[in-house]
Amino acid sequence: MKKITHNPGSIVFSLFLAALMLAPGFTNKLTALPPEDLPKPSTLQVDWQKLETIAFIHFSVNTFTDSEWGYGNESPELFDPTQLDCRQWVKICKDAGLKGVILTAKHHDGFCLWPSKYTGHSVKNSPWKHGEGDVVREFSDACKELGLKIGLYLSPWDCNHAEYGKPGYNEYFKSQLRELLTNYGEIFEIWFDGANGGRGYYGTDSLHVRKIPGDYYDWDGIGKIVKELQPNCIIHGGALAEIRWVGNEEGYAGETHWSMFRPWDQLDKNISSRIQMNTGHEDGSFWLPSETDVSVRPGWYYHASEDHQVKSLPQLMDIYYESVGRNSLLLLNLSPDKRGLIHPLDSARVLAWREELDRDFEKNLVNDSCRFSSGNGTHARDAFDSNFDSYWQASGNFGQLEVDFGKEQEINRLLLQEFIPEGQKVRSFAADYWNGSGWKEFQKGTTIGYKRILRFQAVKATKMRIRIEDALAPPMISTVEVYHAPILPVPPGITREQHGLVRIISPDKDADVYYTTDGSVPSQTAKKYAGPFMMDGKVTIKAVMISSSGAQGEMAEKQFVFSKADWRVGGETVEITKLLDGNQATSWFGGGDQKEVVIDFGKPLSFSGISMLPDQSRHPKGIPLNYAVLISNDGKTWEKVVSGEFQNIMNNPNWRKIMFFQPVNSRFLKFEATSLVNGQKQLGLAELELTD
Ligand code: FUL
Repeated sequence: MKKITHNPGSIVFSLFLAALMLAPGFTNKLTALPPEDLPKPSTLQVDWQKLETIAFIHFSVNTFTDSEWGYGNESPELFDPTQLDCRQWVKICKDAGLKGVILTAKHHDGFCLWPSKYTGHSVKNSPWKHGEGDVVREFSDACKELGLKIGLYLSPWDCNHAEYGKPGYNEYFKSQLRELLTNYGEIFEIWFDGANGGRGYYGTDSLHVRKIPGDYYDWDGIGKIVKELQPNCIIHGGALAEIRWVGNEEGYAGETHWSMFRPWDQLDKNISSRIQMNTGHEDGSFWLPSETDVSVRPGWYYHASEDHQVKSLPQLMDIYYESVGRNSLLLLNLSPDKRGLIHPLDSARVLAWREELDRDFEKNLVNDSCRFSSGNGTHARDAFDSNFDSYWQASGNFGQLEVDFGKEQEINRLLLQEFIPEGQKVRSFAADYWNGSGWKEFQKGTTIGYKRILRFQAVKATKMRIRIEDALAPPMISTVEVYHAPILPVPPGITREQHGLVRIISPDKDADVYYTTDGSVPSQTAKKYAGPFMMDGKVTIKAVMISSSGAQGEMAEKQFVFSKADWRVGGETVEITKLLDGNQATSWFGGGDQKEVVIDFGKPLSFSGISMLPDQSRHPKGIPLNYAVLISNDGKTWEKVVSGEFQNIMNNPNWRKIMFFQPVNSRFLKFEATSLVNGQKQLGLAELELTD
């Protein structure tokens, strides 16, 4: 049995590894290795992980064709940003605390954002700057000016190139790689996307399907070029990857998250590889830390129709805590629009996100006035000094660290770091606080790795201790910090189902929700939300998040006017309830070419308007464009109340309110789409409500 050396950053290791992966009969016996032989990261991998949050920019012809994957036959003439400003992108990234930026120099459609010598399918044949422009140049200059690291994405899959799938393309790909790695300064990360062949134009006049095996590419040659031209550049993707995908594009790493990984042919056949990437392997034989790539919008590229789906502040906070806070690195995508600028909604959101993170970690409550001790091992103080390079090492595969705050402290965040240059070791740990009379466990966890951050309901502690219960080798703890993060500055969400079941959703997991139903302003003396409750008919619900220390968030207020309990939607099926269920994520769709929906209220109601929300799915269907609202008292003879057009609804499929000229009294309501977006024939609606 050969032992694996642990310097995966080197090309030698990578070549060895690739050979090893192909070697028949190789089995992973890592658990038999002594602790000092646990896989260790290269300096490059440690420095990369310390960046913690970096940015992705997806911008190309797809931006102009409103698509996510092009076919490769798009004319370069389509690429024509009117106000392209890479400095704006990079400045936003910098202000959002992102330390490097990776630009899609070439996506799967093959269009090059730089004037490559090797193809005409690039900016040089676009109207932008009369073909004289170079986006990669402007982008890299902006990064240099503003002090951010430059990263590039170069898609191996190329739907435009005639030789794709044949040996010639490999040479073309390497030539392009050389161009990019030679002409734009120091590149910190190169991204080779795993998406690999499929429907494309491939230099002919029709579409073809090319399915390409991963070993088609000359990974050895590619790796050599990267390490020769950019020795400090880390590789994402391909057989020579030095970092791994986290297994999803939703932005979360597994709660248990090892930076170690098994050779690809040693994965557990009974568990999906995505899950294994999401958790890593405790017995993994090489160091392959994860990168969590996720977009601020549903798509990677800009689509005006997703302007209302920019991730919320609570969603972005969850993404941070579930990536960086779980031993991964966060790669957050921004999508410049057709102008070549990042939309103000996106920039405002990512800046608010960073401000919120800064607030969460403003003041470490471990300071010089605290006293430190450990049950075993070296100086405890080294774990509490916020210096990554000094660490406490236990004398066995378990240990205990204690901090005495000297006074009562309220805490709701715990940040731990292992000294990963010597490997990742902790398998399980727990945290206790001293409540004045005894120790009380308040958190439990599995892995720590480079960074683990736990969020929890605030506790008041005079002392705290961390118990490392189990580890692969004597643990080395670099950092223990505690914080008291403020409440998230957003209101809770209030929804009501058709039969009156009210839900209040707290976006801040650390806070309780208090609510009133009598119009008064809720405080800590109001009812504490303990789960969904029945409250039908006319009611105003006000709710607020309050932390245990009394800090309050913004108040939410929702007025419900009509009970929907007796409402019936034409054609009684389960589907119809989706129109009235108060859940914006589910939609009702008409049958066949049905463009209208009829609601029977069960009795005549007086109302002065309606509100409707179109289908909210990623690719919404059945969005009404022109409409008519009709009323009836017998469900047979109809009277038109109002008709009109929803402006810009395709790009902004949000709540739309239709007010009548005067209130009506009616038992039946018909909402008819006289035309639908994109000429569709079947109406789809997420919600419909009456205005009194
Ligand atoms: C995926 C690609 O197919 C997407 O278009 C996007 O670039 C994402 C980051 O990686 O594999």
